[in-house]
Amino acid sequence: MTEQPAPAPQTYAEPASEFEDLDVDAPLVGIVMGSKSDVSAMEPAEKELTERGISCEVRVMSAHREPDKVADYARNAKLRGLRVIIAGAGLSAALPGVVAAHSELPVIGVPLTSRTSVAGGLDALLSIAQMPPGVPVACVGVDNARNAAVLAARILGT
Ligand code: RP5
Repeated sequence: MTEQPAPAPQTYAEPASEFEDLDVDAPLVGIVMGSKSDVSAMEPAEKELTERGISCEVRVMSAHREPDKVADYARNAKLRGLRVIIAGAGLSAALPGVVAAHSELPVIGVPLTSRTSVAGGLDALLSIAQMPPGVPVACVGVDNARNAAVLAARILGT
């Protein structure tokens, strides 16, 4: 009986080089808002997500003043690994709806009050909640960014 040659030693790829491009902390939730003046009202959303260990990113972009930037962000969001988008805006709050128009991801709108709000934020509330059929946006209470984060966590199942 002829002796079989010993099997070639198995080689394994170096784990470090295999995974070095993987960003394990890639954000799951995108928090966007229409103006720098919205930052303090939206902070509770970031705080809530951070406390729950859910990675998020925060961006300021206006649906009316920077429509192309919003469209680009929304179109690329899913590909970048985001799973939910929280969008806060005041006045004629188009941001959540425009994001939903450009992305399949669930969008949670946060109606915000601002200096010139009408009826305590009713303008933004209706702008966000009254989306046409087929383009849904979930809507939390006026200035209730924290609830948007809690809802995002539930959508993520965490
Ligand atoms: C909205 O208009 C923003 O979301 C903000 O709540 C409001 C006022 O924006 P600024 O004039 O303070 O930039 O688009």
